[in-house]
Amino acid sequence: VPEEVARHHEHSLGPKQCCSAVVQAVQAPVQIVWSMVRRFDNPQAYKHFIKSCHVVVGSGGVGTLREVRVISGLPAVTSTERLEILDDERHVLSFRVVGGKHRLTNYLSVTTLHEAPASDGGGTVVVESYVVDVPPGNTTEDTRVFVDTIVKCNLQSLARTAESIAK
Ligand code: A8S
Repeated sequence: VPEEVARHHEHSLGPKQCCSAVVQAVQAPVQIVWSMVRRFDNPQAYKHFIKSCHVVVGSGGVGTLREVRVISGLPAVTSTERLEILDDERHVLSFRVVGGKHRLTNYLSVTTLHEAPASDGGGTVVVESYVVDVPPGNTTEDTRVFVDTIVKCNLQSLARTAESIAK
């Protein structure tokens, strides 16, 4: 993993914040996985907690704002998110939650893709890390479990979808 990319996953934490990272192997080429991850306007292609997504500012580049609505059953209704990094060469995407009705204040996520060594069968390794405020009344551990669960579901779904396209 190149140092500039590893650096994207080093988050400095405020006093009431927590962070974590999830790693997912995908049996599909980086270009296929990236073609899905880079679509900031279409997260519902693999994020199944998202019911709908509308771009409210921009057209997919850095600074684009999207408003997502989440499915019912979650402690959330909407989220407004800003694209912070979109690097098509290094395969880095980062977004920040800037508003909405939910409990994940100051959520910041960074996703990087890495070519898996041919000796391991090739494919892609996805690394997604985040930092978020621990909501008042919750513990760091609760917050991590909640967010890790969402991120793991998203990355497993990304893997399934990319693998079926690659076949
Ligand atoms: C992502 C990651 C996360 C999304 C969270 C963690 C969210 O969309 C959902 C539930 C919430 O409580 C918060 O990459 C929020 O989308 C599914 C609305 C932000």
